[in-house]
Amino acid sequence: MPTIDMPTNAERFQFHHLVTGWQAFGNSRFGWWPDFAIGGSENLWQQLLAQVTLQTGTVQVFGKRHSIPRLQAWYGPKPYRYSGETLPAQALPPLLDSLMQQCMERAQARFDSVLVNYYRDGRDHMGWHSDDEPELGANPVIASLSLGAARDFDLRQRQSKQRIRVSLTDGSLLVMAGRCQHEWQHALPKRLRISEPRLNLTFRNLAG
Ligand SMILES: O=C(O)CCC(=O)C(=O)O
Repeated sequence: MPTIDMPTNAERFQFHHLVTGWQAFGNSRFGWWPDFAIGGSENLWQQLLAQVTLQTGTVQVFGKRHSIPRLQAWYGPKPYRYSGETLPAQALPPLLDSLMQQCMERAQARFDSVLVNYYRDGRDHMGWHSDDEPELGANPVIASLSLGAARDFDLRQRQSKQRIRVSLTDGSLLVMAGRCQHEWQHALPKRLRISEPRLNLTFRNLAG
């Protein structure tokens, strides 16, 4: 697996880009397969929208509730709690279960749950965060499958501020593993020129 050295000052604020396959940044590992679901992605889009029940959600910020800027759905054996909201447990529909098996094989990890995010257009977004809820375990592996409009996905190393930008294109799979959720934060910034929707499935393991 290629290993990328820590950045010099000049490199620190430039974006790195991922190459196909696994790569390590210190103790964090990223897997990137831009063509993971190419060929079936249009079919998948239709079938997923038919099987998944998307909802608006809220988050609590400084004691105030706000609508989240995207739609979402949660499927897994346990409820998912984040930012003061609880999404109830529910069984994965067959298509999500089959995609989860394929992602487990590629990510070499076990998953039992999926958070579905639907971005209606480029105004919908997700702010800087890490998927580090204790229920996800010590070093969670997260597999992120994208369909529809390509969107930039930014990663920043908490200490060095080193940055990675990946264009999450239709049918691509990004895996975050190792110490990623401790050492890096990620975000999906607004892109006001994008008018098409995007679906993102992040597979996780809550069973421990
Ligand atoms: O839509 C994306 O690619 C980002 C999703 C994400 O960051 C998350 O579910 O934690």
